Amino acid sequence: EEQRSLLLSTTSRFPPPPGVKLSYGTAGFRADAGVLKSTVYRVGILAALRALKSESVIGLMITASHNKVSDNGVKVSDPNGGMLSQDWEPFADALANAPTPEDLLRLVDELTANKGIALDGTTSLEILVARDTRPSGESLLEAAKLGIESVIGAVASDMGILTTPQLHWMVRARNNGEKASENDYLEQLSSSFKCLMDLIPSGNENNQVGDKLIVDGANGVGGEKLIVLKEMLKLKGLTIEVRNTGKEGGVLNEGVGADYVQKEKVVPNGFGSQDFGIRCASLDGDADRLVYFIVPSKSGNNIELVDGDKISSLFAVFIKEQLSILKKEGGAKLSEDYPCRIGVIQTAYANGASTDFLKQLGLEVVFTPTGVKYLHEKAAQYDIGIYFEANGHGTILFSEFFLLWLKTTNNELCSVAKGSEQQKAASRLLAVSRLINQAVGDALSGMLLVEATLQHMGWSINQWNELYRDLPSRQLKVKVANRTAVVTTNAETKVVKPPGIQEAINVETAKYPKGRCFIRPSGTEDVIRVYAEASTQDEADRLANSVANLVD
Ligand code: NG1
Ligand code: ZN
Repeated sequence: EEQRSLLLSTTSRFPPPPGVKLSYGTAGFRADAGVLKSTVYRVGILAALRALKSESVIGLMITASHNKVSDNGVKVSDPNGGMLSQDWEPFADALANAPTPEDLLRLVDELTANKGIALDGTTSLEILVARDTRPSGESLLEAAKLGIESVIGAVASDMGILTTPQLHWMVRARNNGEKASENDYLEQLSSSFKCLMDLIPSGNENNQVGDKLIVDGANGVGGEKLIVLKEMLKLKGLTIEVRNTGKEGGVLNEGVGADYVQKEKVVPNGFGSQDFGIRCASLDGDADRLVYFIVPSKSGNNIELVDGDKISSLFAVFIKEQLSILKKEGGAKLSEDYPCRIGVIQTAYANGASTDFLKQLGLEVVFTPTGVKYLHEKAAQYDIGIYFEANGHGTILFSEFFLLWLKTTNNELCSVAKGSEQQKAASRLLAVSRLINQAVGDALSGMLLVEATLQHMGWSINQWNELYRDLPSRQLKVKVANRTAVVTTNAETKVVKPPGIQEAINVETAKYPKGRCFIRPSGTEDVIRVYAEASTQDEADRLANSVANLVD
């Protein structure tokens, strides 16, 4: 009874905005910040119920990632640090759109009965809440707390301003009984990075790597955090310069950031031809995406993009090298004792040249629909699952079993800089598993792994970029009244509805050598996205345009 009246009275303070219907998409709820208060409050309730059901710590993040600064959004981290379990998404939609407090109460009653959640206040569970740097975040965070605390037994802990992956990491660490503060996160990243640097084979002194990295922080949270991390690293032989920290007056994601750089393939604000020859990287607004790029030597705006597929390929080469050391005679007999299944997960947006490259390395490559929840789920089925979207969102997952095998057969940790080759390879893989975020894609941890890998290989950004040459591609979006009219199958590579479109796309695509083209409804915007690849840029552009006209 106390619970019912608490929910009714608090909910009446957060009426849903009239005429707005939201859905929990691939990135949670996202909209103009002005209409989100009621939604975020309700996601607070959802997160609380999820915590009670799972009897674990849950996370709630307020961010709209790479979207414009006036937008905001909210998503839930599950106990393992991953995205909210998909079977809860319909409930999230229903809750967000419930018209009256009584409707909301009915939904909560149904769910608690269904899932056997007791709202008797006998247990107390914590929900970690955080936000990115958006000005709307502060009041939305207050709404989230009120939602959480309108469920008896749920307690909100305000973690302040964090990157999305930091929050997910903390949730995971808390539920694993590990140290889970922001400082613990930074400490784990810097110690595992140092471990990888200590294990760099000697003889790479004449490498081409280049000792400077310039990072575009998208005027968001990532830049601030990187400055702190950089201090902890006290790097020798590597200088990181952070630009677009948001403190120089620039606007979040405006002409800056990983999404802008990847989609437009142009130099972000604050960079120019004076940076030619230096490794450059770009984070997105909540620092879960990372791309690298090379600026042009003279005037002009077009960059050489080193995208998520290249990051995936770099990591695959490095890990494969470590595994083959482990398989060598006299080692821990990797193949006999334990096979170690490795897989690379991509989406239809992966450049065709990257897929060919990975397959030629002898790796298993599989495809899922767009959205990291799908890639992550697939990657978790391998001993080592490498996943990246072309836009730079991804990570590497290690199975518990494989990590245990590494530890037991190669017991020493980082102290084995003097150990056997096999022990060093095992230590490197263990360090990678601690450096790269096991919860979600994380630009800061991914960046440190790229840096360590380049140092290990002795490669400049150009050498890395030349692993393979991207096929020219073009992405377009077409505004439509109803994006759900387009339904796809085969990891989004074929349209099944409306009838006839796929046949027409096939006809267009067949006109171009190496042509590949698909359309799909966006999960985050009211658009149909068109992607085309062909052997020249002009042909990729023409293919994309002709298919966009079919959609219009
Ligand atoms: P949609 O809008 O569904 O294409 C975009 C990205 C996804 C993913 C989500 C979530 C592209 C083409 N799509 O999804 O990869 O990152 O946003 O942020 O980059
Ligand atoms: Zn993001």
